[in-house]
Amino acid sequence: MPKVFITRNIPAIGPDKLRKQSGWEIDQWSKDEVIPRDELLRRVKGADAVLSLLTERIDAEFIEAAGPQLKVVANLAVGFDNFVVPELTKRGVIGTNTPDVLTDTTADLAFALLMATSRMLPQAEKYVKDGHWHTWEPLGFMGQDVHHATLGLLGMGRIGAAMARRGAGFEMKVIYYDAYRRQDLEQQYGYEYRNSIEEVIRESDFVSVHTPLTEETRHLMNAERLAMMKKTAILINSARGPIVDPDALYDALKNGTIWAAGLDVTEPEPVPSDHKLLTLENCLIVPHIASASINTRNNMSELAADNIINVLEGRAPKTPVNKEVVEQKGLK
Ligand code: 8YV
Repeated sequence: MPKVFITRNIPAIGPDKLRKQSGWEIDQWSKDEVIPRDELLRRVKGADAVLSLLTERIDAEFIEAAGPQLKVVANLAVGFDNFVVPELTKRGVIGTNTPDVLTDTTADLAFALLMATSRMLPQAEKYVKDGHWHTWEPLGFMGQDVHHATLGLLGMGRIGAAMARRGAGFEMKVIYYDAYRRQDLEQQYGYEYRNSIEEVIRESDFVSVHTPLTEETRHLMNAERLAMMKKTAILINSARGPIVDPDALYDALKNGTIWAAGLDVTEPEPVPSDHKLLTLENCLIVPHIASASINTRNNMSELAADNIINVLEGRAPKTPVNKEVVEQKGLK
């Protein structure tokens, strides 16, 4: 009898689908907090499949705690930096993620951060709520223009490309760097490739990060690169917190090296309530909500469940992160 462990309370559509599989045993950590590591290691014992979140580190210890029957770990996220993929692959365990279904929703939020920081919406809202709106202010809340500005993308994957489309809709000039050049998009939409990250950073009015977190991208936006940005430029991060060095960002925002930052992700995450970045007016931080629309979270939940169902029924999952294991097992 297949056993599945779900590590958190998530939109019901996926768990319900798993519960409908006849004879399957579904266990779920359903508190609204991260499952403690020791509890997780205990509860996954004997599981054939695990539906996990970015808060669970899927490493050798985890896989061994589950046992040799473990076949698939399905992450409820497109990012899978919480997976130690070689450990999964070495043991013949398939890992899956949730790409595509969250692309546009995530780009919408990244663009919302861009709009909110450039036009100072959080400061303006606070001003009204604090009762300071007594007259029209000719010098009040003068922000940066979005239209016709230069949008610089670090990464032109699915979400980067969706951000580019939004920028183009606002008549922005879109420039980008990615190790994998997208000449098709350049021809189709007029986006411009730059040969280095630094060229993008120097030229942009908005720098938006759309890379996965890897050892190469950790603190990619450090003091040196932040200093290359225009004084009027804004940094947007909806990818992973550790891509931006928080101490360097604090200094850059405090000293006017850059104009503002909009962050959906932080290092550490969650950001502690006494963190120095929270003292800055020109730093907008929201709690990792980029994929948080009802529709998209439902789709993510269903896709993660479908990945598990496919593998446990002997078919290839829809969105594996280690295809070689799927091939080794001959799953179609
Ligand atoms: C998830 C995300 O909601 O998909 C990702 O990579 O960052 C978000 O969409 C988050 O990772 C929760 O697991």
